[in-house]
Amino acid sequence: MSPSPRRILITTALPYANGALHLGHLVEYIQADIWARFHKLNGHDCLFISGNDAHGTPIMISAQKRGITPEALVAAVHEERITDFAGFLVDFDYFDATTHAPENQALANQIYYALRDNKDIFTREIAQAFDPEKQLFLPDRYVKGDCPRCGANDQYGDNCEACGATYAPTELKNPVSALSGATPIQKHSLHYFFQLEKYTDALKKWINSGKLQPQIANKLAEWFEVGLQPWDISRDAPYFGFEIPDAPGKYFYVWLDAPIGYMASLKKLCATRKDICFDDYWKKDSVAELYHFIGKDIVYFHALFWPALLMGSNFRTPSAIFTHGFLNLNGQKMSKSRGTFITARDYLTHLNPEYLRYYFAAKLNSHVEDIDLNLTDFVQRINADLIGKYINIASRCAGFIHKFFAGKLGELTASSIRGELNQDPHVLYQHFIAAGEVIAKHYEQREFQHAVREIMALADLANQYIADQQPWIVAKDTAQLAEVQTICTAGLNLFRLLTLYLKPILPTTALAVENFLNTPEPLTWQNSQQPLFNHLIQPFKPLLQRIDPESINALLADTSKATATL
Ligand code: 2FM
Ligand code: ZN
Repeated sequence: MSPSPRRILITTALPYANGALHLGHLVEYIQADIWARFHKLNGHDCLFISGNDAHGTPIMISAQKRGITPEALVAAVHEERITDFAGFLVDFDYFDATTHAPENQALANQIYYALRDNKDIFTREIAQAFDPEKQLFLPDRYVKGDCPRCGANDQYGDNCEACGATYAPTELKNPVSALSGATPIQKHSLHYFFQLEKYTDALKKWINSGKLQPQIANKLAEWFEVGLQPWDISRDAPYFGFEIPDAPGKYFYVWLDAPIGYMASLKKLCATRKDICFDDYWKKDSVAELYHFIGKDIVYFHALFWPALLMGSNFRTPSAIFTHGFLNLNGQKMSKSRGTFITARDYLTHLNPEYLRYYFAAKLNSHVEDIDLNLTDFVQRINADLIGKYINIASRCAGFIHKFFAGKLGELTASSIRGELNQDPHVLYQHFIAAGEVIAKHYEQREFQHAVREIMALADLANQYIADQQPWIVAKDTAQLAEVQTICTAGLNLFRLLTLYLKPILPTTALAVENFLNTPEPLTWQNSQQPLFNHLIQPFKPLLQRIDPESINALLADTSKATATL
């Protein structure tokens, strides 16, 4: 842990504003939220921001289908999103409602002008699939047809789900527009390109200074080997986006202004707070730390285009990019057609958000690995770890403190040492304090699965201590009651430390425990060294419930019902 506060800006990818949040999205938001909460708990000056990505053809089409404007669609999605994020305890300092905002447009224009002045922009005519009925250029995903390699029907214009081939939409056999069913024609138009290849050396240098996980750096090395290509940053009208300032009828491609949305989101936050300043985070020589959490499908945009845009426009580049894998459900990709696409909303109707936070944390590490949400394992793990181990410590000790000592904790006197030396509550407590350093390091390194493993090993030790001391037996002899108080005081102080260590993952439970233990202030890594002695606690109320497997069945039933009505 750094002794002086660090200035940290954490972002998560800006999700497209055209559909419900699902559990796949939540891997990233929960991962980043845990990391942000950890830094805040350690006294760092940490901001966590994100927002909705409003632009692009799919959002424009979704809005048309609903008979509303894209702005109205984005606003409606935003309302749902902030409720869902709050439901999962994802605590953004700012979640921007839309990238379609003047702040983002001004920054996008500023960056574009800087690139143009560098002579990084050129124009070229290209041919693209065009829907003659809808009068619209079609993104690759909107052209469907037969795979040029294996002949499978109804494949997308960029890759075949049957044989895995990748190709250009022009290679599809019998192509049709997914929007109208019309046969697309090839139409020429002028496009604006950013000369990404000019930044090859600068990007290599940036990447070689350890900004990416090794697996991602290796992937990029392959792309460098093939050679970076100019990047098409324009789209023709009609398009929901920002018009390119010196090119009427041409719009910035959504991926140009989407990451600029990170800057715009902070800019809007700064407008509401006097204590933070945009330039401190984004100016070229900023010493603030800037971290982007992203999924493995959008590495190309974040690790190549984005730093190159920033370099070319004289802003700072990210300190690191943290890429995560995808979420599977019971070993398979979540799928709308199989009815296994669990939305955030459906989950929250049936289950406690902290259970998913804990399960993800128990599986997340710093590598780019897919995570499997195995629902049987999920139920077992929550019931065994959180209820059976963690909460069990408090429920075993609190009753005695209330029954015999009017809710007052005692002290950790030496008289309580029974049996082994490692059963000395002082020694045990010191062991828990020392483990806090190790756990903090795991959090810092985004090795949450190791942090959780370490915390549960401590919970085992605390339970073992109580089991060995047998306060329920000792309590039968009134002459030994003081010892019961000591044992339970030790148990609850160990429970308090476990609560601190779990706090980035289980913030609501941590708050309930702080109330129950009547802690003088909210628990932080810094203020928790001293145990609570001779201290009144509140009556114990059950803090977390076991998962009833029936609630999983109800969730799955709702999930498949929702899919059937799509
Ligand atoms: O993949 C997506 O959902 C994109 N909207 C992510 C954008 S991240 C950032 F660049 F804004
Ligand atoms: Zn194929």
